[in-house]
Amino acid sequence: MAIPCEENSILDPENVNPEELKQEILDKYPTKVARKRAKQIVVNRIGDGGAVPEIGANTRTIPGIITQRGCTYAGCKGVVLGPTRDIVNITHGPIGCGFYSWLTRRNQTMPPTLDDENFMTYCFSTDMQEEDIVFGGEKKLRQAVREAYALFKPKAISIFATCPVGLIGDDVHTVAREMKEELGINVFAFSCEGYKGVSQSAGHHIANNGLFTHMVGLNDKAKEGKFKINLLGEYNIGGDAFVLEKLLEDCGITLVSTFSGNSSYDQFTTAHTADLNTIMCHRSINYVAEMMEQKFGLPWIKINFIGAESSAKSLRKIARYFEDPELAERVEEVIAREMPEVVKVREEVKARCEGKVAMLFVGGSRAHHYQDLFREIGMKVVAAGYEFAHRDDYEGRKVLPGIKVDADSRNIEELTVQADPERYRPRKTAEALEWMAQEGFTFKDYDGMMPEMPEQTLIVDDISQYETEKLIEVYKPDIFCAGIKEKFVIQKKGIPMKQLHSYDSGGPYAGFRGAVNFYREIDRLVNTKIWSYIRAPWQKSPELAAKYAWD
Ligand code: CFM
Repeated sequence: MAIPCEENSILDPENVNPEELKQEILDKYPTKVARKRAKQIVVNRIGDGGAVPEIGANTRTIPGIITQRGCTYAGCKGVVLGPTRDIVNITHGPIGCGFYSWLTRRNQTMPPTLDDENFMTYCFSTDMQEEDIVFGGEKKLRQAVREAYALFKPKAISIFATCPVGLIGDDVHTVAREMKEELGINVFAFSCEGYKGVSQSAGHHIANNGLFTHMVGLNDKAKEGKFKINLLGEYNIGGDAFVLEKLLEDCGITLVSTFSGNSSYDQFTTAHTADLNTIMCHRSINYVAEMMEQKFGLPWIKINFIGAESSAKSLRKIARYFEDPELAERVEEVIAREMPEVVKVREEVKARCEGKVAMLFVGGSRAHHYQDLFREIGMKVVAAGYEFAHRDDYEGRKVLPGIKVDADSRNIEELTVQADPERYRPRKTAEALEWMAQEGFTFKDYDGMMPEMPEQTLIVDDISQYETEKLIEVYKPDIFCAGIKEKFVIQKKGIPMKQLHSYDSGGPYAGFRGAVNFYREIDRLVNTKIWSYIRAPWQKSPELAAKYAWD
């Protein structure tokens, strides 16, 4: 059913009974499917101490259901290693895997000088053929690594295994070791075959293990600076990292490395010299932060630079960590400098957007983070969910000890990490930590999306196409945020659609400047009249007349 725009919001989303809606959705499924989906569709309730209901997450999508998810290779090669500009990333597999992960994510990069390498515009692949599948592709892979080295002389080459490589058993790690010895540069491989996990999330974990094992800690040459941090889980979509780099610089905070937006090889190898890890996207990178803490002693905190209030809060938290009054003062100056423009645009936009309804079904962190921006302009998020996040991203890290390890998660290697005998250095004394705890400063503190969402909102994990359509029909949102696969179906229903993966062609949306961009964009989308002009032919004249050609 197509829903023209002027009918939007007629139905007050608060009058939708989410439990009934859930039941209606489940009734259409076969019993076994309904039982599984019932765990993944949850009506939010906030109990004592912010307790939220348990949600089913990070489990296999049922075959036949149209999911938003991607594969393990996409999470490793596309997401985490995707924005690395001076590493030659070779896809070992048929050309399609390399081609479809070639610049399809809008991560940007900016080499500091013209002499610095940028290989991101290339697509490196072994282009496996049937013959390689039958007789093995290791020889071809060796040749590809040698050829890439001869042409580009990079500091590092990485190899990504695709599904067929896993199936025929090519040993990508041995090839990497041999090539490392032969060429004298850093060469490493990822066993990130697409089928390996239940989604791209498995690929993040594999990528994190590889980054940590093969790069972090290789170079002890520390950057100058008093307040040194790493920004983890920021991928420079639409230029977000550029905004944040400038913001941190203005505050006098030294950014040692970003994992991995606008990153370089040297940044990864020196990341352990920073004094604090700050995590933007918890889902994709928390493993690296955990391992760096165990090996080198840098603690981590969760921050969020999506939303002006969240950005201010995050800067203040970083300043508190360093316990330096001058830094705190400078941070306040920067916030005071940025906020007037934010407030001006926010109020202007809020007057037109207040009370409008949004839905967000995206990835593993943005469905949460972008709710702050909608809240700032008075919009209501009535339903949200992740494609592939885990229970901790929904319910908070407190549920981590209770998450059951299943056959799929056991498939992904957990590294055992020990403190580095020489380089492990706790960044805070026990007394300082105790004092900070008393002051309410928390480390490793991710409470997840659900405690921040109002009661009775609907949380849907790994939403299907059918469920998407159902939610739109019932809630009639003013805007729906998801990805390219969903975009046109949603727009055909007459609902404004914003891609929160690629930002369509917009952005940056991070930090204060980004917030201003986002307010304006959402205002434009939810207040345009264009959707009311959309009429399918059968809406204008429901009866189609036809005659046979031979009449
Ligand atoms: Fe993290 Fe990301 Fe996301 Fe993600 Fe992604 Fe992404 Fe995403 Mo698309 S790393 S989980 S795997 S914030 S590519 S930059 S937008 S699904 S919500």
